[in-house]
Amino acid sequence: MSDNEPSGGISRRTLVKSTAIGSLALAAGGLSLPFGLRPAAAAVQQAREDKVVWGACSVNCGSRCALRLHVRDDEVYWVETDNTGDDIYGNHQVRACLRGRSIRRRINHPDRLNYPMKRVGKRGEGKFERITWDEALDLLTASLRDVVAKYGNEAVYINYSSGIVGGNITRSSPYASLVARLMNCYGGFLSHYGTYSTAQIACAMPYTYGSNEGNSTSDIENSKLVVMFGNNPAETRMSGGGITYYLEQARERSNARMIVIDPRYTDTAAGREDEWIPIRPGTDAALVAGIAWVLINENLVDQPFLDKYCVGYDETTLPEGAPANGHYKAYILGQGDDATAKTPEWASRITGIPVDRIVKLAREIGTAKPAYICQGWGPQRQANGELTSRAIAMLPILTGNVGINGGNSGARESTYTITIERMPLPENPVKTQISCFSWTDAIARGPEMTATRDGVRGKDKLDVPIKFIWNYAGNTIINQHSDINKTHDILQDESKCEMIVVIDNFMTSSAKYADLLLPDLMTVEQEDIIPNDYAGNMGYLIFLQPVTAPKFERKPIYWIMSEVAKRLGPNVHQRFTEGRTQAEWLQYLYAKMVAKDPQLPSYEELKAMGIYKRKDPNGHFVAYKKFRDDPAANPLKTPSGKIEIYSSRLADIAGSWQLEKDETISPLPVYASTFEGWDDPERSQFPLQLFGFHYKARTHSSYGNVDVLQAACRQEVWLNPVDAASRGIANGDMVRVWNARGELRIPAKVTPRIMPGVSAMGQGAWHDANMTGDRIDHGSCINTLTTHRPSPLAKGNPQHTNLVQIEKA
Ligand SMILES: Nc1nc2c(c(=O)[nH]1)N[C@H]1C(S)=C(S)[C@@H](COP(=O)(O)OP(=O)(O)OC[C@H]3O[C@@H](n4cnc5c(=O)[nH]c(N)nc54)[C@H](O)[C@@H]3O)O[C@H]1N2
Ligand SMILES: Nc1nc2c(c(=O)[nH]1)N[C@H]1C(S)=C(S)[C@@H](COP(=O)(O)OP(=O)(O)OC[C@H]3O[C@@H](n4cnc5c(=O)[nH]c(N)nc54)[C@H](O)[C@@H]3O)O[C@H]1N2
Ligand code: SF4
Ligand SMILES: [Mo]
Repeated sequence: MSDNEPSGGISRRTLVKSTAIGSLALAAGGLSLPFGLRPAAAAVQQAREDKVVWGACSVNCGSRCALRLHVRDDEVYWVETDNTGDDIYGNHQVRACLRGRSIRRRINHPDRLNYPMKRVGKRGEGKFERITWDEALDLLTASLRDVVAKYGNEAVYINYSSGIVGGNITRSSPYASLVARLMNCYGGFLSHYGTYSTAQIACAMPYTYGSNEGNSTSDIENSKLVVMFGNNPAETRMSGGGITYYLEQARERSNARMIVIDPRYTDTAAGREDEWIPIRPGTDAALVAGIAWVLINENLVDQPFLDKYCVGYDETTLPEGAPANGHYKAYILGQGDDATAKTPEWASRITGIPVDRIVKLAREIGTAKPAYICQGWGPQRQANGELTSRAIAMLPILTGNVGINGGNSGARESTYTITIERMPLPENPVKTQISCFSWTDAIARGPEMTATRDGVRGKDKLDVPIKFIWNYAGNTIINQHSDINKTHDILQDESKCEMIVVIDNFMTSSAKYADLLLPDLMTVEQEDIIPNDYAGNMGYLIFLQPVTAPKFERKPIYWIMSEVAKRLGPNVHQRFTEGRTQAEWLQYLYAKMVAKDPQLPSYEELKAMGIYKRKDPNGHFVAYKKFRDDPAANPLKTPSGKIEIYSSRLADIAGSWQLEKDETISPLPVYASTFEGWDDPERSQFPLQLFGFHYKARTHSSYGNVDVLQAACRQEVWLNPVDAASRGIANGDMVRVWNARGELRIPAKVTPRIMPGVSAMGQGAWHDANMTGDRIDHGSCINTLTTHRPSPLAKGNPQHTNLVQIEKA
């Protein structure tokens, strides 16, 4: 369970065998026998009142796990997980991780929100007064009407939030939640593109491939080699139904070698890897270029593949309008504009990886076929992440590993899902969009924001700033957004944003900034059907039943939104509800699913089953397989229909957008240095690179308030012994981590598991600072240190690109 030793990864195997997890579950379940009762009486009571209810963990970790919640006296007292299927890979149980097994501690948490409240202190102070639901809903509606009347619907924003993914009724995804449905029935809202998860890769990869797909992890059973760039499923896809189990099982079948390229020695490596190659954050594209140089010079590229399927590798396929030396081969060989050969020596200086290791890696990648080359989303959550994600895709492209079993596109894995019928969404009449990351800018200087500088879409510029924010099941007002101190200053000014509505279960750091704070039921307290998220080639549906009766004045989101709709007028109410209750919606939507997919169990059958599983009828998902098999009949969604190594669309953008000197948009997937990168002059003042990894202790901030999890996986900053020694820091010492934006306190984890010059901490810890005093964050939330400055093309969150100094506190 400890993350201190390399073997500490939570694989399915440890889930099955580890008593440590079992005892954690015991602690979390807190099973206590009613000692006061005589055994016979206890047995009677048990028979009368105990029940087991199917639930699910629906937080945004990319897995999704079935829970069996044991209930007594209307309280959850014990949590188990999926018990259906066999203990056989392919028909396995979808077993919850340490977080899901501790859900009782969230459901019954003493700090849960119980009543509607309105702010009485300054924004962010956390001072609230209890009000009635009627008062809260009337205030909310009056403010919404007022903002729409004064500024128009473009001033109403639904903030990014991922607290509930998958839920059909309860889903929080801002573009598809009940909040969005309501706003679309009431004139629309300013929406956003991109996510905090994948802003850069989801924007960039389609320029190369037309979309952003990868082979399913289960397909690794056909691979000879697995190369992972910044991908850590042992922590980020943890459950028995998640990707880490597929990776382990598929490799057991193929015996594929695995190379992990990551600044940290991750839990995914942790003794299962054949090689760990530490790399400087933000420099993967340079490594790729160095590898490409070897592949080209040693004739290891798949020239027929490049000729037939790609655009812009060399002169022969360079599109019209591109400069003669504008192709990829020229860039690598030093015949392009920068006249620099991308030799392994050049790449070594940038990445920190020894030359011979780059050469060996290139030969390995060039000869092992098929090779599953993939990336997590860590490399793209950097300031040059758009270039990096496309660059990593060059390795499978150069070696012809795209569109085949056992190969991959260079993207993260795709997965099989059972298609679910979603709550229908009326069209949003407001067509303007901002990037999900730029909402604080849109509050502070909305009308200054333009299409070609700030990435406004649907219009040349924003007309009004954001005046009203909906925040349902999200902590991205503060904790998960960047530069908390700056965000605080923007939000404190009530003349700017006039109303913030937060709907949550806890007094999170975002909730403290609410003007109206509304207590929601949790997903496990409502009826809903949710599909799997990332689960290899086994899809499933989970049917949740309300685990207990609603307590205090907590209300389901469907009720809250229906009540707002009612106050906005009978038309809005009718359009929003279409006359259905929550239960009727669920039945209506499920009936549509069954009509399309008759193999599905009936509604009542599914309810009784709790979980329904189905294996991918195609075996494994292979990205771009149809294109590979017949490119003429199945062109990609790029303008040329081919893989665009050189993208003319990007050339146009590069030529027409307003960019700063240290921002690069390029038609080719080049390496470019960036602000706050390893070679930024600012490093003289802030010498350490810092990023926040997605940590097993939490799902972002969710589960962050569970004591047993805090104890099991401590919040620490990783520091190489070399950097620790030069600062006189010993393992466990309390240190200060700071830059020009802020400061936090955190214990140091001194470990060779991170490369020198680089530091890292789990992201998502709960911010805890006196904002009217020194603003030092004792909760060690990394977003005290991150920047609002977006990445150049996606205008996304470069939250892994930071420079800091660390000192003993
Ligand atoms: N520095 C840094 N920052 C990051 C990242 C990073 O890597 N580094 N990662 C980014 C990424 S990828 C993401 S996706 C975002 C995630 O950011 P968020 O989407 O804000 O995710 P969480 O922090 O989990 O917050 C979810 C909220 O939903 C609430 N919630 C959970 N269940 C329920 C429910 O049933 N009902 C209601 N009403 N509320 C519920 C939780 O209490 C919590 O407040 O963070 C981003 N921020
Ligand atoms: N337990 C847990 N699981 C989660 C989440 C969570 O908060 N907790 N969050 C979920 C969500 S919403 C998302 S979006 C995903 C996020 O999934 P990812 O974005 O893939 O997760 P990260 O931990 O940010 O990054 C993955 C790895 O990239 C490495 N890395 C960082 N920068 C670089 C770089 O420049 N180059 C290279 N080669 N490696 C780099 C990190 O050390 C890390 O091991 O995880 C999901 N799963
Ligand atoms: S946090 Fe993720 S892996 Fe863990 S139980 Fe919940 S859904 Fe499953
Ligand atoms: Mo994410």
